[in-house]
Amino acid sequence: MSSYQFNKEEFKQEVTSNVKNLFRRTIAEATPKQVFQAVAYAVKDVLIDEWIATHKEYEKEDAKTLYYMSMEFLMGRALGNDIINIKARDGIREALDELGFDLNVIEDQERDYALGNGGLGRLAACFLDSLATLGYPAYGCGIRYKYGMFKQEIKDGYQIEVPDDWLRDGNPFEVRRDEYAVEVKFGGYVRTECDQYGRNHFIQENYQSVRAVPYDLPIVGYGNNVVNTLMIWDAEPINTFNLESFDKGDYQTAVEQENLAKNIVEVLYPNDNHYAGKELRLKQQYFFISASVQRAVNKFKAKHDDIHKLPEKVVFQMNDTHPTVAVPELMRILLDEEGLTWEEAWDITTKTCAYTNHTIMAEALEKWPLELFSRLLPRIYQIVEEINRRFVERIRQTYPGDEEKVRSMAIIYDGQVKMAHLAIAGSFSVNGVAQLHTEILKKKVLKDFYEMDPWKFNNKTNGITQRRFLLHGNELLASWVTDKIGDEWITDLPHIKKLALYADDEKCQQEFMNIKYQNKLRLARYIKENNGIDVDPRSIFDVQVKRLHEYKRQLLNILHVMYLYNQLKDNPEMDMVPRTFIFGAKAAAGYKIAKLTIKLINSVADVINNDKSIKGKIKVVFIEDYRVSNAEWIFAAADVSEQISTASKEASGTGNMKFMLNGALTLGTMDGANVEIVEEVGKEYAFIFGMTSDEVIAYETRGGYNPMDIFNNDQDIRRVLMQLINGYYAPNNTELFRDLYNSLLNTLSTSRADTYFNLKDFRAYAEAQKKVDQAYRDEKWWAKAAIMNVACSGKFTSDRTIQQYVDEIWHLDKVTVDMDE
Ligand code: B1H
Repeated sequence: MSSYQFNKEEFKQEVTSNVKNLFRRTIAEATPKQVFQAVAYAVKDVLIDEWIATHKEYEKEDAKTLYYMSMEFLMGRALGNDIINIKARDGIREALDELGFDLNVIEDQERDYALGNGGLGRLAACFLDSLATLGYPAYGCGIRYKYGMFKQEIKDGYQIEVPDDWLRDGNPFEVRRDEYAVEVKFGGYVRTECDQYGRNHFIQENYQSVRAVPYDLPIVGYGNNVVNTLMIWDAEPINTFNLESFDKGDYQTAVEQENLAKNIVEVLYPNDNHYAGKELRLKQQYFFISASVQRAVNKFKAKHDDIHKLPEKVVFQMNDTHPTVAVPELMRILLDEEGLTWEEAWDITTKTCAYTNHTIMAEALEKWPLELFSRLLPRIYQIVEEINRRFVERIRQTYPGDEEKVRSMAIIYDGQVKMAHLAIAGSFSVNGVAQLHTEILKKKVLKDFYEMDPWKFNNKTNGITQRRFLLHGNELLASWVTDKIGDEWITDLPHIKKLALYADDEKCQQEFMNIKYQNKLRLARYIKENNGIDVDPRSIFDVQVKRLHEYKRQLLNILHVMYLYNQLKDNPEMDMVPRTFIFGAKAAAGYKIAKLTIKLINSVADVINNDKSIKGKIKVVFIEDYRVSNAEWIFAAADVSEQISTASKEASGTGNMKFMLNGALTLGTMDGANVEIVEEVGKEYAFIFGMTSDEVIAYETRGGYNPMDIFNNDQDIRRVLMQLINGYYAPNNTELFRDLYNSLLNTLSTSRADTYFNLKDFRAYAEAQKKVDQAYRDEKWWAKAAIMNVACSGKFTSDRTIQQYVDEIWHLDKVTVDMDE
């Protein structure tokens, strides 16, 4: 297999000519942004041939194809990743150097593709990278949101949401595929017509519709000429409205359809792990699912005449319940357009669809009111009713007389469509995203479903791509690893285990710590530029970056900082290793407690960072607008990885893996994939604390615990809590943090007190933090532990995750693409 040969002179010429054609400028006059565009088009020029060749090969092989359906793809930036994967990074860096530009600066011009919230969306992006690198035929199917995840600005310590107009300057990598546009219908009613053979036909009438147009984005495999496709759908009015419709009295409909098209793809819902129940959200779901399923079926039919064979060539993986309307939509097409019987259609559908569960948080469960669901999707609703009728019949047959089972498992119940139940009933596979999470699904959350169909349930522990999160994000460490053990780790991460041989070598330890120091310097510069705060790169970088959520317990972290600060105030000579507590997190726009936690972190930072008396022993930094591009730098610079969710609540976590890969030590609870991280690296190289998931669940069944006991008996905790309501961090408004205080002690709030066991885990957390301080003093031990973390991260590549999905769920065949033919 030959791969692309980079030609520097040609590349320079193409960039220069792109600048001229796009901007009417010479290369010397071009701004970095213009050079970025010119470079991106030059790179696309290379990709496009491989892209075409890849799809020719898929056609030729008539390969089974995965459609990974997801409301979110948190891609980050494309350029840096793409040039690594076509193995042209060094060449392009040199070419740009000669043209007078710095590759890093040029990469920095690209907007993040922020079409996702957090872990779920980033997982989808890592999966696409691995699918292409392993050479599997796959499409990502999603929405081309006009506005992605909001940009976060911090003003006066508060989060401000600024619209993310990511397409303003155009996207050089995308290709609009008008020829694959399809129609998607909403609303109206269903008329039933009986034909001469006594068969019913279902005709949707008086509906509104939009035209779905796919835009393709290239997903470049690493050094293998494979370029897969992420198709994201845009909505357009079906006929731009014209005088004719005005005359016909259809004016109203025309305007409505235009608005529908405009609204549907306007913005990503910025809620992580939370269901908002908005009508527009259901419209978004059906919009991209109907379009994607239509395209998949059309593509299949272009080559095959027997629709019964669909499951041999097509598989739909549903990323959480958000794409679950794929089940009734496929049924609709098979029944109404292909004329199959219910039994045939159901057999095909349940051999084509598979479902991944990503959370057990009750507030994330999607349940649509019947009124809304049936009004928006009248034909789909009829089909869901019939699916439910048959499913309930099966429950009653399996458990005669047990109406409790019907209550807990029915798809339609209490006036709602329960999407998780529909997803399970319609799928041949249901998987969790880490061992612990899958066990909790089987034993608790989805127990009844597991008992009825145990064969459906399986685990696929999440993973991350080392190509973005080490090779791209941490060049220094990546080169060092390659120097020591060769570069197989890039496509076969378990090879990185060989590093363990160097963990005890003092010279290697020093080299490693020096690289960490360089990365800390880089982040310190970023923090200075973006936050205006000076941090000491010799201090411990203790990092918690992830979405802001009560269950992730950023509050526990900052309460501990407040406690440490109190200790220092009491005893300014206290011996501690200087520590920089770094936070980065977006809060959903309507999530009050989360936004207040951001304000608290910033208020604490204000006080502590300006207190000379503690001699800079503690610094607190909130990094504005945490996103994929700055995350790459943050992971590279971290010493301590804060993974402190209430046990049982974090399904997997993936940030934990990115930190590990970059040599940070985990400070965490036995939750999600932390359990497996500790299993790989060993308990001695991590700092594990707190309640276990069994303990948490046991307390929850008993209705919680009483945090007042802790408040009354632990003076240090009491003091910290009082500082929330005595103006210590908000002199002008003593009531500012009252809601946080209440959430912990429940003086007024309606829900249980301290739902997430912050106070119950506080002492254990403080002790673990103390151990971190002690351990860091032994530099050799720390270096060894950090190297061991890198060395033991092999399991957590998304290449492994994808191979397991392929072997156990999708059954795809690898394809090779040769560019010589
Ligand atoms: C995860 C979500 C999520 N789980 C609803 N669930 C959303 C739910 O917009 N919504 O409605 C958006 C996101 N996200 C995360 O998935 C888990 O919390 C992580 O633990 C996990 O690592 C990640 C990937 O599996």
